[in-house]
Amino acid sequence: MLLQSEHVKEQPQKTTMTPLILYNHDASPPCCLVRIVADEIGVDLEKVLVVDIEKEMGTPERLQINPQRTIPALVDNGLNIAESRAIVTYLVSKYAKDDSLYPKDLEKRVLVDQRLYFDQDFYNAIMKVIGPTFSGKPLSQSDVDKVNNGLEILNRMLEGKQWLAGDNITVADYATVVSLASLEFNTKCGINPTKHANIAQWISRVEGSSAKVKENMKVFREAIKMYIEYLKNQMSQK
Ligand SMILES: N[C@@H](CCC(=O)N[C@@H](CS)C(=O)NCC(=O)O)C(=O)O
Repeated sequence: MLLQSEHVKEQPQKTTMTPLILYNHDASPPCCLVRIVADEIGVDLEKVLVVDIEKEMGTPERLQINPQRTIPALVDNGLNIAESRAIVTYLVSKYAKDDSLYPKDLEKRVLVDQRLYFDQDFYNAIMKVIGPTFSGKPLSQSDVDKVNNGLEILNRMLEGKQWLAGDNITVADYATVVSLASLEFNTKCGINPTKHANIAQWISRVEGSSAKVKENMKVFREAIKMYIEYLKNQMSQK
């Protein structure tokens, strides 16, 4: 009997992890950031496609998950998280094999946080110049100036540096590269981040840092192109 129970103990334990669910669209920049970080740390995500965000994230059930009614939204075993930057710092802190993408050391971490907050403001400014691509509304020169100013700041941050925050790649690099890639889809604003030498070199460094990052950026760019085509068709039918 004793031997039998010992034998039972030696059986490999089957642990069933509840899948992490990501409310996602491939053309969404903040969703792209989450996909990049999840792939880099080896976390599988069960993606739920959201096409009409207002309608599909506006149901009572989904508003419980994310009262902001935005994507990305992540559900991890009953824990609901919105805001892409909060999601990726959570994923690294909980699931990564080490803390290199989001350091535990406070002095290192606060530098990553600074860059993430900078990137959030910068991303919002970028969205203002992207807007006219989707809405057909006129582009405001002061919005263009704000993005150009952000690029000058970013270029200064990168002076003499390989990465945005510290000695290795972090979530701040991925976040800001994705924000910048969103700019490529506004043909009207004439803003070219790669005019700045530090930024140009750093974008190649980050996008070339792994095959998974490269693949995620490709999927993102293709999805945006398809989305713009879809919107053009919608507008031409009106
Ligand atoms: N700061 C948020 C931005 C989320 C966001 O605005 N997502 C867009 C899609 S790319 C969205 O859900 N828009 C719908 C809306 O604002 O109504 C984040 O980083 O997660």
